[in-house]
Amino acid sequence: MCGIVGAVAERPVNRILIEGLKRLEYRGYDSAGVALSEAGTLNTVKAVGKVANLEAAVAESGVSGHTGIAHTRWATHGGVTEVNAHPHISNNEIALVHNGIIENHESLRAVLKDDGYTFLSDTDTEVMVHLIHQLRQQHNSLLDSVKAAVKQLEGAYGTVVFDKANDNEIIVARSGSPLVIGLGLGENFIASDQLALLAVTRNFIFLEEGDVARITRDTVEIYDINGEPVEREVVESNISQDVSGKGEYRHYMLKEIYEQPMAVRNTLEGRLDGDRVSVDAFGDQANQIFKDVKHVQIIACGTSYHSGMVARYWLEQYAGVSCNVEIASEFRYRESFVHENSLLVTISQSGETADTLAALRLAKEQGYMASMTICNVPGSSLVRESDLAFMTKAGAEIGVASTKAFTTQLVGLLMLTASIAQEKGRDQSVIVNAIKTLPNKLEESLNMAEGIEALAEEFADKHHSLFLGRGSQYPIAMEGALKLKEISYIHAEAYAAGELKHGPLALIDADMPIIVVAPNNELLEKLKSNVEEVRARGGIIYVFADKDSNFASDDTMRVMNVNHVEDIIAPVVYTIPLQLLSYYVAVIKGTDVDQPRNLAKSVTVE
Ligand code: HGA
Repeated sequence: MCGIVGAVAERPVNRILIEGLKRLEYRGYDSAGVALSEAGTLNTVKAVGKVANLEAAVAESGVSGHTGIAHTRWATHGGVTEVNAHPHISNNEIALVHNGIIENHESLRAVLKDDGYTFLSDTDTEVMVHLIHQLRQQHNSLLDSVKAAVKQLEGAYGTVVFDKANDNEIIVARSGSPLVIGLGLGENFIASDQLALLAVTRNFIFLEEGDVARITRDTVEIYDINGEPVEREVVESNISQDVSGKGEYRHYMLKEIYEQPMAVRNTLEGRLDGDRVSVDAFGDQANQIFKDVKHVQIIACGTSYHSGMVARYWLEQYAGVSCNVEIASEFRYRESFVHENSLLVTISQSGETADTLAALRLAKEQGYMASMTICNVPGSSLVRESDLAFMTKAGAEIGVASTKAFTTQLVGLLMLTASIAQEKGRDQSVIVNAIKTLPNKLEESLNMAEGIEALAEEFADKHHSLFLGRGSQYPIAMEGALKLKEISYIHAEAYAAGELKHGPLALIDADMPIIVVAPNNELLEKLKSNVEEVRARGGIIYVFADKDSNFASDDTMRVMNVNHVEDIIAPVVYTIPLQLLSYYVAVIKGTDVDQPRNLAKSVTVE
């Protein structure tokens, strides 16, 4: 979500800040702003819309500075306006950017107003900057003022502050929203994600919960949650810097759809040994944990939740362990039952998803035998805070609608299923042998693009749609529906096909396309009956079916053939045509495919 970049340097930092924001823009893009300090002058430039608008505004203003902070916003409190864009300023002295939500902003605002502070914005964030300004009058340093201020804050923040009177330092604080310090030579940086800083450094310090730090050009001082000085490890990043190019593709999403065979190959590389999984891919203790595990509790949000739902079918059928899957924002606010020898598995592309992280922290107090994450970002909070981690190797995913992160999560979950089966002495070779065919099978399914592009024309004027699947394809139908609504803004619902007659059949008419995911498995005949129920009521059906499933196109049915795949990997393969369908419908409708309205990547707020 909101992107933060800050720098304290000898050279002007304008370019570094703007370039950093561009790399984070996919995380929040309703407005952006920068505050720069030079020779005791504080300048702020803000713009509604994309970072390009801010870039133009900064160029036009001619402002520059050797210390600065910048932000792309995904609004939580207050509309999308220039005034509400960050940085927020107090008394033309202190500038601040913030990622998160201050839950007690109303009471703080009331007190600060009584004390004479004037609020310009509707944001929760503005209370922070005035509070720090007020405390600055009572403390010797900005560092101490920030330390005192955070004690009064409830909610979540990653925040960066500087005072124009002493602009050789920036103060940062983290609680609930990630921040990473980038170390340069005679210059230092801060960002909400290392991606923002890859052009200027490879050396990072990931701040931990409750940390406050003072950063100057040459020094970094970190204080832990108790205010005690601490040393944090410096990590050298090997993430590729090249995340910005779309190459020959019109959109990041299309590029990322086509990268899936390679992303799956990379995720598998070095992790299979004959027809066995190298359990080390999950971490040191994995063997013993997988031997002992009796139950798996999966926690995730959005697309990652759908991958967890697929895994439930796999784990119960092939590994013989029971499995529950729950949305993180539900799990974290209820009292749940912890089964004996239960492994907690979180799934998140970014590893910073606020609800999932909070659920992990809660679960760690509840007696799970171990925690594990399936994640795409090394060094992220979920990876650092879990006992085991399986890193997907999807590479940076820039399109807000997740594609390659999802399919590589499924690969991680297949590997988990095979690993647990293996450690329990079950036959895992059927899974491993099917996994090995996946990259080629995904390539074959990409060949469907042309036909799907033509089919997409029929969806462009539709307002509603229904996705159907059975068994492990039901979550794939849910993921297909999510993709379509995310990027084309067509209302899409998914149902387990057997549920149709319990309600949704009432919706069927010729204006409501029905998309059916139909691999050739033991549920095919049941699914065909459900399709006939729809046809009998005038519905138009679009079937993605195995070549041998014997569906025939006619006036009320369009059949898109998918090459035959082993049933266990069918959910991964059938994901591709649904992604392509959403993509082409969105292109025809002319929506912003990579940055759909109201959404953002890496959901770091509740
Ligand atoms: N609450 C702040 C920051 C929002 C945010 O962190 N989004 O990811 C605001 O609304 O400006």
